[in-house]
Amino acid sequence: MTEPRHDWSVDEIEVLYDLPFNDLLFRAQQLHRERFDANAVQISSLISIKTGACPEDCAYCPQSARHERSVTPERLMPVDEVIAAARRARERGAARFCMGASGSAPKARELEAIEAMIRGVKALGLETCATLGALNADQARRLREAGLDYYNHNLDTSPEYYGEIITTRSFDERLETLAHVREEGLKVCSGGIIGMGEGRRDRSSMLAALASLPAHPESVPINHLIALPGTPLEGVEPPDPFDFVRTIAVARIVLPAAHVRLSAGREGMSDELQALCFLAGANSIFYGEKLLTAGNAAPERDRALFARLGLRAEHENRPEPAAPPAGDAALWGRTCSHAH
Ligand code: SAM
Ligand code: DTB
Ligand code: SF4
Repeated sequence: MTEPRHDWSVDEIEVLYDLPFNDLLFRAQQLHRERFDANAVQISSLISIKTGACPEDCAYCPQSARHERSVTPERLMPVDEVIAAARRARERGAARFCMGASGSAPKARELEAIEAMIRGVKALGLETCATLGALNADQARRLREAGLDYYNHNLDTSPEYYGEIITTRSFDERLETLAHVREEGLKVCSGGIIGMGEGRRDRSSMLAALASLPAHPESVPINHLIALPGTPLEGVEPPDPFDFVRTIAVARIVLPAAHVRLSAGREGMSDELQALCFLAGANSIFYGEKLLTAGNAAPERDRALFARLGLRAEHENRPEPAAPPAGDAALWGRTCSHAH
């Protein structure tokens, strides 16, 4: 088994990027098969528990109040509504439920409600994930004590390109949050966005930053920018789709033990492009009509794609639901219980 390395240089990663496409995909697929069932995909479901009115200026995000146009703000959702949504997600076959909130960091009164949400979602037998912005050590510990499994906080892009995308908080602050999350015993979900006008060097540099963390993230979302109207990145030139696949393959090679999530942007991808991403080592998706505010690939399309590709849902360590799977869960086909 190839052991994860923490000393990847940006130059070394760029060499991987520049390999002939077939060689790169072959290497990624070989590494993928060392640790994972190549036909199993982790299924997460996403909900926006608090939307819009954000003081940060992330250029990709429709929730920033600083952009020309932004989404209609919505206050923190009531706890029972979040738990009801999690129950629906479980019935549809999700293994993990991720709660996303707009804003720089959770406020004290919000954190209490979020703790109750986590306890309720966990009690359904789902893995829990939250993405709430910057955290200090105390907040990370409280979330873990409430039953949080994963915390998502993306590096988003390279340290060099970061200032082109976000000016209201720094790359180093992101690393600090990731350190608190890790030190307080949460699993780390951290990745970035492709298609914001960055180059191959930036993509390599972002992956080098992820690989140089003291422990690699368990989960690495690779988002394809959804260039939303009213954001400063509206109209940006989309990346070459093969470069997107290359990014997934390089992520698989430099972060060999991580689940690599084919994250935002699947709605705009062809089935063939998604199949190449799975071949390159992506083994996690968001499932459901919506991401946070933007659309996601339609659930029926995903089920048809899984059937056509012979893919199935991976449900690690998930307790069997009391009742037989209802609705869509039955349509995901055989589940995989490998403990990898
Ligand atoms: N407010 C929190 C934060 O920024 O940490 C949590 C929510 S934030 C929306 C989570 C992540 O979603 C961002 O870091 C970014 O990687 C991704 N994201 C947001 N808008 C996106 C877009 N238009 N296209 C692709 N990814 C996007
Ligand atoms: C991540 O890396 N991608 C997800 C999740 N973490 C929170 C968010 C994607 C958001 C896409 C734009 C939207 O729905 O507003
Ligand atoms: Fe706010 Fe998060 Fe959007 Fe940045 S990504 S503007 S912090 S909601």
